[in-house]
Amino acid sequence: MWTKKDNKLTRSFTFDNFIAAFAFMTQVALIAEKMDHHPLWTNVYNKVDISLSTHDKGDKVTEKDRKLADEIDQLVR
Ligand code: H2B
Repeated sequence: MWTKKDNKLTRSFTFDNFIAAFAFMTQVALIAEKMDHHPLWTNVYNKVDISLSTHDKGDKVTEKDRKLADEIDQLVR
């Protein structure tokens, strides 16, 4: 689940391996580009940590972040 803390929405995702994690990131990248709203993230092997905030609104959580979080959730549903 997403956690809201320090003006960010964060969630960790764990996959079977690096390729599965990277495939997920590729899907997120396409959605993010379409929305013109992009994640801050790290990937280590099978783990992807995502942090969402809206830079244009002073790095706060906005509806855009919640929308992107919803779309990301649909990928792993
Ligand atoms: N992504 C995020 N997370 N926040 C933004 O404010 C933002 C973005 N702004 N992606 C977009 C790009 C903006 O810089 C461009 C110019 O539309």
